Formats: sequence, C-alpha cells, structure tokens
Amino acid sequence: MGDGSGAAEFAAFTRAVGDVVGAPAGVLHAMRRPVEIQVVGRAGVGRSTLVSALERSGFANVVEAPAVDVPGRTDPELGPDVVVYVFTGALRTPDVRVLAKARRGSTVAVLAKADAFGSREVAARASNAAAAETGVRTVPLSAGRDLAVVVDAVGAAVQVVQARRVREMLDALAVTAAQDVGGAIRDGIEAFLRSDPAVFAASESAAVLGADDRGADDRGADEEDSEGDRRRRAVVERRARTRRAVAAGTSR
Ligand SMILES: Nc1nc2c(ncn2[C@@H]2O[C@H](COP(=O)(O)OP(=O)(O)O)[C@@H](O)[C@H]2O)c(=O)[nH]1
Ligand SMILES: [Mg+2]
Repeated sequence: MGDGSGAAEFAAFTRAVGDVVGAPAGVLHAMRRPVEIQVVGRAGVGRSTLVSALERSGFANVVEAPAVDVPGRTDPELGPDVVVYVFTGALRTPDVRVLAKARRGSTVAVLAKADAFGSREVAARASNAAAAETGVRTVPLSAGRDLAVVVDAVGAAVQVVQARRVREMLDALAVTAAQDVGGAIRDGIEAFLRSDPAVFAASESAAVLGADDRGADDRGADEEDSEGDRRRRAVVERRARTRRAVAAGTSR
C-alpha cells in the first residue's frame, strides 16, 4: 500500500471522489489540476539551471517565474502550489520580502551556487542561517552536487500541496453533507468517507499536514494543531492502519 510519497493514495482519492454526488465541481477541478512547481528568484541566481535539473529528476509542470527585484516591475505573484525560491550568497531584502508571503509547508528555499562558498560547511551554515531567518526549509545546491536533497525537499512540498487538496475536498464534502440532512447526497458522501480511498488519503493528508504546514500569514491560523485535530488525526490513522492490515491479509 503506497510508495511513501502519498501519490498513489492521492490519485486513488481523486479518481474515486469524482463519482461522489455532491462533490463541488470547483473543488474537484482544483484537485485535478497538476501540481505546479514555480521556481522563483532574482535574475541570474540559477532558476533556469534548477528548472532543468528538476525536470531531469522527473518533476513535471516546473515553471520559471519572472525575476524578482527588477526595477520598475512588481515582483511575480507566488502560485498556490510549490514555490522553490532560489538565492545565492545570503538572503537580500527582496528575497526576504517575497519569502514572507510564501506558505511554509509548500515552499523550499535553495541556496544555489553553493560551490562559490569554497567549503560545504560554510555553505551549510549560510543555508541554516537563511532557514532560521525565514522559517522556510532551506537547502544548498552546487552545480552537479546535492541535487538529491533538493529533490527530496521539493517532493515533500508536492506532498503538502496534495494533502491540502485532500483536506479541502473533505471539508467541502462535510459542508455539503451537513446541508443535506438525512438525504441521499449525505448518505453517498458518508459511504465515500468510509471507503478505502477516502480513509487512506485522509490519513496521509493528516500525517503530512500535521507535521509541516504552518502558513506565513493568516492562512496558517486554521492549520494550528488543536487538541481536537490531534484526536481526529489519531482516529483516522488508527482506522487506516487497521484497513491496511486487513487489505494486506486479504490480498494474498
Ligand atoms: N558556479 C555555479 N554556477 C551556476 C550554478 N547554477 C547556475 N550557475 C550559473 O549561473 C548563471 C545563471 O544561471 P541561470 O540558471 O540562467 O539563472 P536565472 O537567470 O536565474 O535563470 C549561468 O551562467 C549558470 O551556468 C551553480 O550551482 N554553480
Ligand atoms: Mg532564466
């Protein structure tokens, strides 16, 4: 069950929820959009180089944003999905300004051209200093080196976006069901919520978002861990474990 990235659970959930009467079309549409990976930073920092490297590593929908901090032009809008923020040397004011708007769980900062530091230790220290300053996960990258760490970080950010989409759909279904008291739509939604694709995806989503999804702004406020959230997550995870055990037992 699953490859550890949550991709299989997410795909199964997305397929299954398409058949649920009452699943809002807008949320369905948003859920089916490919996760975009937007590579952002000042001109010359290494955005194009990183876009190519991510594509070679198997990521799709990698997009280079217009440069940040261009005189006479406003900074690019950050997309709703994954943001990879590239900088070199040390963070400058424009970098910090843009990073402050990025959602934490789905943003990765990349200290590019780390080879220019001369030593890996110095590069790692600069990268850690940037993470401490912004609260954004930051990893160093040198030409032809350290790419695996960047790939892992970007993969984790993709997972966060998928988990948010699952949560958004579950919230929307809960609202629809509540408005259809005792009706057939509510029964259908409740049956879906008890199905394997829904339970596995909810469990995956709760685990991912519980660990790592603090927003930079007030979008983060509803993502704080309340006692209720923790209890709900524990129930969902227990149920998913049970089902996985049952599924493993019956598939042999
Ligand atoms: N030394 C070094 N140079 C790099 C690295 N990554 C990119 N560059 C060089 O930096 C320059 C700008 O890179 P580019 O990807 O075009 O930056 P962009 O303007 O942000 O798209 C190019 O000459 C790249 O070859 C790196 O990790 N180390
Ligand atoms: Mg470029």
